[in-house]
Amino acid sequence: MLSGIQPSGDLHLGNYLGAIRNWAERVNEYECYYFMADLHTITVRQEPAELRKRSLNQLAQYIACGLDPEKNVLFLQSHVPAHTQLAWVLNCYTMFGELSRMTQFKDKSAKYSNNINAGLFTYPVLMAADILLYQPDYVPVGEDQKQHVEICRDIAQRFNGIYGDVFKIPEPLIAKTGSRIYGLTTPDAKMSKSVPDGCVFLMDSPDDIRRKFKRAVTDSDRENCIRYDKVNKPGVANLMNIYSTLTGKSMPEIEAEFAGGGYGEFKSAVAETVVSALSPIREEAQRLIADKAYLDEVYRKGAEQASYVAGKTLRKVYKKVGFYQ
Ligand code: ATP
Ligand code: LTN
Repeated sequence: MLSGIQPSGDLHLGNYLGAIRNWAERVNEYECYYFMADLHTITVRQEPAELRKRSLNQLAQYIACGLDPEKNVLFLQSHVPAHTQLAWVLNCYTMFGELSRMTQFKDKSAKYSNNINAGLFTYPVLMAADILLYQPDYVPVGEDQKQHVEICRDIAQRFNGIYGDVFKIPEPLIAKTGSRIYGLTTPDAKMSKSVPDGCVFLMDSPDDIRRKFKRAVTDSDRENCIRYDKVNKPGVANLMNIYSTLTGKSMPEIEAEFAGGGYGEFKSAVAETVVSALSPIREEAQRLIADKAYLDEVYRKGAEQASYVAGKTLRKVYKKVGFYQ
């Protein structure tokens, strides 16, 4: 299994429920590689000091979310040069047309219209290299990354079609619940760090979390009743989804639990569930952030293990395409 998140902002509940939480689950079945995609972040301008700090803090948060560095290879993308080396090769097996169809490229080039750089366009090729280097069976991601895993499969199949079985074809692994958490103030758009008001960060204090849930948009209908209806009651449906993902309760069970109660009572129950889930993570991450020597050592060891595996695939690719050995 392999996945990554960009250290382009603080981790939030969407990242946790849609991605990280599911990564920790299968550690005994699979060899697991999880990394911070720092190379990907510079497709959008970053403040260097902030990027440096977040790259270390995000490692602390991965570990605090249950990713044990003894059982998972945790590393920083820029520490393993094979990612950029394979990306160049794959660039030459990826078509302009297929990259032009990527939704994230269309969204981000509209959002950052003063900086539509080549890296933003070829972003999925670097992501394909990230994945294929480790020959994973599964890539656990949130719904929004599915298209990128699909283009990765297309690139790998094209390459294999020319040179034989070089790459394993990976499957995206999308969690049944939690794969799409919407913003608390924008129930029609995914929870995202770019809308901080409706975004619950892993490092938020319990009071901040309670305040954000209090302001969560429910619905303008006067029904004031907890019923799962994604179309007509997206705000309530999103809160139910968060509650269900954290408690394991089904939608009918939740409807029964809050029957007769109003939105206010429901919102505070969801807030408390989130506070209980995130508090131990926040405390453990704070403890780890203070121990820089430990985190540096995890990164050093991770880079070594990742480079070993990635190097094997890269050498095979170089040989296949005809680079003189
Ligand atoms: P941005 O705010 O720039 O869109 P982001 O906060 O969505 O970024 P990413 O780095 O794009 O974060 O995502 C990291 C992982 O978390 C991916 O696997 C992604 O699918 C998942 N993820 C992100 N947001 C959500 C969400 N709201 N619900 C479920 N999963 C999510
Ligand atoms: N594009 C992803 C981050 C990412 C990734 C990857 C995820 C970069 N490389 C490889 C899975 C596998 C994102 O923005 N969330």
